[in-house]
Amino acid sequence: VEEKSEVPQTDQTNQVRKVETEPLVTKDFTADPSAHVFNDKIYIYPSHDFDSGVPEDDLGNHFNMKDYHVYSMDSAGGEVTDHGVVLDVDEVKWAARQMWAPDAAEKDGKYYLYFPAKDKDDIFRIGVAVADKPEGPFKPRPDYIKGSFSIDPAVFEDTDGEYYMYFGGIWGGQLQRWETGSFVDKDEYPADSVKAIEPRIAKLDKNMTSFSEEPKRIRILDEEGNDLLTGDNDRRFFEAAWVHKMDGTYYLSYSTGDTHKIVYATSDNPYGPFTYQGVILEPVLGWTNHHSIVKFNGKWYLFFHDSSLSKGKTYLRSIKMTELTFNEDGSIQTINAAVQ
Ligand code: FUB
Repeated sequence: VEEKSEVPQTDQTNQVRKVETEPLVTKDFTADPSAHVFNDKIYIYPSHDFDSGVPEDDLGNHFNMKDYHVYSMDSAGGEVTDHGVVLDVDEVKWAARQMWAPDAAEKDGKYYLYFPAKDKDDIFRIGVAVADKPEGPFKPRPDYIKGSFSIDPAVFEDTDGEYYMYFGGIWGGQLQRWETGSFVDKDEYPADSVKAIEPRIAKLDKNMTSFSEEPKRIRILDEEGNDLLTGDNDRRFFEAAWVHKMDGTYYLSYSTGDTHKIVYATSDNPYGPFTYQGVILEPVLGWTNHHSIVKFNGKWYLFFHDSSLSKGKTYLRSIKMTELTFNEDGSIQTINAAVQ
C-alpha cells in the first residue's frame, strides 16, 4: 500500500522576499529613518550616527548622537538631498546627550520634530522643535514635553485629524524604569512568565507641543487574546514603534530588540489592543532594527537601516528603503534585506 505523503501547502502569503538595497546616504552615518510625505516629496527624519569615542555598553551609551539632519527625495529611489543640520543638542536647553530616533509631523503648515534625549539627570525625555518648512531649521521648545519619558517617539495623524504619539524603548531606552508610574533609578525587568512591558500612547494637544492626556499602555495580544509575555522575545515589544493605517486598520510595527526583527500587530483602535500578526523585516546587519512605513504615489515603502556601510559597526548605521507588499487579506509580506 502506497503511503500518502503529506504535501506541505506553500503559503504564498508567508514567503520571505529577499531584497538587495543600498544606503540612501553615504556621506554620513544615518539611522532610525522616520519617513513622511510632505508637499509631494518624501522627507526622512533619521538619527545622525557618528563615532563619539564612547565605548560600547549594554545601555547604548555609544549611541551618543548630538544633532539631526533632514533628507528629502522627489521620487522613490531618486536623488537624496541633505538639508544639513536642523537641530543641535547645544540648542536644546533641557537636553544633555544622546539624540536618539526622531519623528516629525505637520499641522496647519507648521512642522514639528519630536526627539528623545537624556536630560541633565540622565533621564530620557521627549522634546519638540518647530519649523515653517519640512526641512527645518527647527526651533526647540524650552522644556521637554511634560509627562514624556523613554525614547522613540512616532507621531501618527489619524484620518479624523487627531495626532497620537507612540513611544518607549526598553534597556537603554529606560522604559523598564517607569513600570511603577514614576522613574526608578535601576533596571528591573518582569519575569519571563509575566506580561511584557508595553509601548505607550498619548494624544497630542491641538498645539502639537504637549500631551492632552496621561500616556497609556498599549496591549499587544497573541492569537488567543493573551498579552504577549516578557519571555516571548521573538514577538514582544522592545523599541521603535511606528503606526500606519490601511483600510481602517491600525498597524503597530516595532522592533523586538534582542531578536532583531521588525514585527507588526493590528487593531481597529489607535489605543489597541493590538493582535500580533507577523514579521515585516528579518534581522539586518548590526544589533538594532528600526524602521518606518509610508505610502507615496500609491505604493507602500519600508524605510530601515543596517550597518553595511560601516562593515558591521552597530552604532554606525545607514538608512535604506524598499517597497513593502501587502497581501489581499491585509497581511504584510516578510522582507529579508540581510547582507553579509
Ligand atoms: O539610534 C538609537 C537607538 O537605537 C534608537 O532610539 C533605537 O530605536 C535604536 O535604533
